[in-house]
Amino acid sequence: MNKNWWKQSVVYQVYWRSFYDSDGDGYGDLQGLIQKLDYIHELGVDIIWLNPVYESPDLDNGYDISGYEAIMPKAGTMEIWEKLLFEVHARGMKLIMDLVVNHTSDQHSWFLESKSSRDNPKRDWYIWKDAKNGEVPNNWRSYFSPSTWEWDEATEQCYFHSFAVEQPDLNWENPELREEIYRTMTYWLDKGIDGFRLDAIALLAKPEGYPDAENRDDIQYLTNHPGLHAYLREMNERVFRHYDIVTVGETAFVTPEEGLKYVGEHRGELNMLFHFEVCDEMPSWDMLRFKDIQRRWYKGLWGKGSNSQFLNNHDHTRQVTRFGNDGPYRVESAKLLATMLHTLPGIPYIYQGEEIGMTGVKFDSIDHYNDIAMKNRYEEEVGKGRDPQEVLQSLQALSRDNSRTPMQWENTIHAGFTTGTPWINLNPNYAEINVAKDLSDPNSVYRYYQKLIALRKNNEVMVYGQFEELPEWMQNEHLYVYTRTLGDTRWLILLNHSDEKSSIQLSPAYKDFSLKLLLSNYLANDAASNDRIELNPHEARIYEI
Ligand code: TEU
Repeated sequence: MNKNWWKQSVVYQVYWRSFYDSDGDGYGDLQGLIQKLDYIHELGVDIIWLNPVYESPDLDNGYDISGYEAIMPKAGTMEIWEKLLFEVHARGMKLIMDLVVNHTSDQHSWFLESKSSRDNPKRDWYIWKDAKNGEVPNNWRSYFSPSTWEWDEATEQCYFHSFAVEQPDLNWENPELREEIYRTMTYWLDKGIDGFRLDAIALLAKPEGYPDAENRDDIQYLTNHPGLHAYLREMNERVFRHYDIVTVGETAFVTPEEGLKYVGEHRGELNMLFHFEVCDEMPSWDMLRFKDIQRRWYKGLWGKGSNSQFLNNHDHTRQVTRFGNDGPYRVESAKLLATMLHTLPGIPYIYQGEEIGMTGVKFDSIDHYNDIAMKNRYEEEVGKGRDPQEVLQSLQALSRDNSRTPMQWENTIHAGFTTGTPWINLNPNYAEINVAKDLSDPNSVYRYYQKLIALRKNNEVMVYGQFEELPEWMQNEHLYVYTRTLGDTRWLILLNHSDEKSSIQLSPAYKDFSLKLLLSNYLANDAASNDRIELNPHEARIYEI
């Protein structure tokens, strides 16, 4: 497999508005991020993924861009952004920007022109359709609202939006629009950034004729339509291939076979992708299903294209709550999940706060939630007459705000995140879970992440090693045991994802091997007699064979 700097990297995602507030306005900002760069650097990560900071009415927390070449005042200024880039590079790290090119804000000048009249030169930069018999053109739901169509009285047509009404989709069939996006990409790359995270990139192509969906709730009709790969190849040809950068596509609802079309090294499109078979399609932890997903993606991509490994981000609740144990075994579970993500094939992504085992949250009123997706759905369901409290409870577990509460720096007011009023409530557990506490504890989650990342830095087997699961008959629905092999180096990884002890009887083949413990999330381990290993609840071990 070709070696690239980004394949050997660990990525740290900064949701800047919740990271650190330097000016007391209650929002995190770029100056605050600069002040905390050493904290990120000491973790050992290589790349920072910065969520959108462009000019925006901020209705979808920056994913509704109204100006691609300006910085949202809430985040800072272009001058501060330039300083951030300098400081990131000065520490030997790289910066990738989150870019949203499937849609803009309805306040973008392009859309204001497009909606001003049917014959405006930018009309076709967005998707406008006539109503059908007084109805919207088809029955699709959007990700954030009951319909993908919004009627415009002035020009008597509907416009298309995959997300909120205020996020009209761009028309990628229009070559002029595409040229303008490529120019914007070049603008940021010429500033020296190291790549892009491409938001909702699987949605760029729309289906011929917008036929009704048989099942309007199966929202896959929004993604992966023919023509998409031609756009990505053109994007790569016109922009990406001219720079030493990394591109990662957010590609919902792709299979490994489809995923290879995005990231195949011969394809000339993107470098790696986020698929959501776990975060979107696996409601709660199911080890057997997770193993199947890993097996299929390894088979589909390994040696041909690159995959990411993550279990949470700004759209999905915190992994230790949703997929692990955020109670008595929170620390062990946070370390186990990290061990899994960093030893499975693929590039690991750390979402801010994951490295100290931050957990999901439950606010007791919809007024304390900010996530437009959740608030729109709450309104829609309550509007149908459902009990508001019951609707709130049904939406809390998967609310995107679970992962958007402010970073917990220390056990002081607002966890040291802001001296002002935080834009969203903190998770009340910041007294127990915070950076200061983790930095002072040699056995903390943060210190474990440091060891795990250092292990990866010094051992290419974690990056390029072949992956092989031990036979299922040796495992059970809680155990995940596999090897990574590169040349003469062979590692055995054992994970017990359970609140109970588990043991594994290794096959006689391992009898003559000596197992050298490289890392474990328990301080004391039962000595591994080569053929039988007892694992504590949520215990992870990495052995060199
Ligand atoms: O999310 C895109 C989105 O919500 C789905 O396509 C998603 O990929 C999948 O279902 C994952 O749950 C992106 C941003 O990450 C999100 O924060 C924005 O709100 C959204 O696009 C609109 O820009």
